[in-house]
Amino acid sequence: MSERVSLFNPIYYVNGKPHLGHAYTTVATDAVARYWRSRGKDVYFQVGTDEHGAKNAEKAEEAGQTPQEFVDEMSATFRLAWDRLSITNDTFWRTSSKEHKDRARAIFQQLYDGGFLYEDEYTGLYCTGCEKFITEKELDEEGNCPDHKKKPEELSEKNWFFKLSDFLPRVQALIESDELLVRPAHMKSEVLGLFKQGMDDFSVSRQRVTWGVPLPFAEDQVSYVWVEALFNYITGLGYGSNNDEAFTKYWPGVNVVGKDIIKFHAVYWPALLLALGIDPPRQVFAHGFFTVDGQKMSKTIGNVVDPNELVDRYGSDGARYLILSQFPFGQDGDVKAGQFDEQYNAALANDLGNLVHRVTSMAEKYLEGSVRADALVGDAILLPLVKELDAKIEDAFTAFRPDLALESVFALVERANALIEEREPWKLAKDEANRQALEALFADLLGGLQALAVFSYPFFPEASAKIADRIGLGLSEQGETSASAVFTVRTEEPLFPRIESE
Ligand code: ME8
Repeated sequence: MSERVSLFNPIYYVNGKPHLGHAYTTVATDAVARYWRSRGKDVYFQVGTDEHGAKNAEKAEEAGQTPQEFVDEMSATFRLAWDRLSITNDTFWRTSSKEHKDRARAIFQQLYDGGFLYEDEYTGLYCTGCEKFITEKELDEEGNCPDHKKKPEELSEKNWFFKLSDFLPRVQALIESDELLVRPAHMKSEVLGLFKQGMDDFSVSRQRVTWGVPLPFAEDQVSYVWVEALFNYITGLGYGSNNDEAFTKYWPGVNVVGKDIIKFHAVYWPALLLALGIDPPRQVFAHGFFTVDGQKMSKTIGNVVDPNELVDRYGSDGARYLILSQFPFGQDGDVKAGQFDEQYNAALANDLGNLVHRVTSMAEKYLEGSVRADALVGDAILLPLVKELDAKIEDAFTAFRPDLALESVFALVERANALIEEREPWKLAKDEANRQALEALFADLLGGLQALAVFSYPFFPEASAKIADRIGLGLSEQGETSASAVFTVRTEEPLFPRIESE
């Protein structure tokens, strides 16, 4: 792992408000960003919104607004949701900004000057919901797009095309050799399968769409929204402007995306970069897709989960927990939204919250709230486990598995709770002769809480700071605790108040 970690999220369409799918990718990436920052890495994390194209323009029209007014409002709802979920992005990048448009045009000019674009007539079926051409084969029985249940439009246009075919062998070789890591492994196989089927050059412009970035060499056409959206990763770093310091420093990095957009990220994007003479991403990590209580999330079914509502009910930390703990990151899975209350109560109110409450209140009651960190006498139980979990957490984050790292956090919680049950400090406290044993036990437990503050920082930014504070330590913005010879302990209100279901 190098000293720098650069993470890039998809820029989400602003045709609707942020939903759980968007929050899923972004919270997971935030946990990764926080973890590596806490390990002293120079982390860069970029998110943003994808604001051009027919899909956004149609929604603006329905809302009776100009496209710019509409995307300004919608983009702000994403920014707000990320703030409420404690996302620590360095950049929130918008494709309708002048900076992005100017830089995207410079990139188009570079592709044109390099001879990588050509003009051709194109006829095909276009699905606005997908913002892409689809083939007859992909349609369902009624002739609709299977994802959007709408008939695609037949389009016949003169378009500019990108010479993808010139780059396919190089991209394939980069993926095969893992120079461009496509993860998880099943995604790498899926992408390599695409090369076997063969892929056509793709059109990079639209004649009839007006809400987009005009091509500098053909002002009557705008960029195909996807191409200009991919450029966002480097325009956000200053590429194509006269200050590309951040670009030089932080590119290439890791693109973290959902599997629905793997082809764009693992094939088209590296090919465009090669044409520009830029290194491809170091890694494309494509996570799986989830259903909600067994069904595809959809407005019609009415099971679209709004991340803001999760924060309202469970707090920022609680929402982050519910988003990350459902199933292995990378796989497909089901989000049990019907069980959010139980999951929150069991893991956070009971296991984690109670542990902190029990340890701090007993340390206050039996040991006057002051325990020397070196009061341990030989048989520490938690500290060796902490070392083991520390290594496991590093491995999990290296493999982009925040969910696994989260399991290690709870392994510590579980062991600490069990230790309390085994040693029964309330019995030890009855006899002054046990004072030393009691101090040793609490040095171990409080050392465990100190580790817990650090371990939980990528997941629970608010609770981790509170845990550190309650045992008399500070937690830096980077998630490191201050050192102290003595734990000065205070009990306060529960970290995670229980939720009573209606
Ligand atoms: O595709 N399960 O934007 P988008 C898991 N603008 N993740 C999900 C999900 C689900 N059920 N639903 C959505 C776009 N996602 C383009 C991207 S990037 C240059 C341009 C997440 O608003 C997942 O990250 O449709 C997926 O890739 C993304 O939302 C699609 O967001």
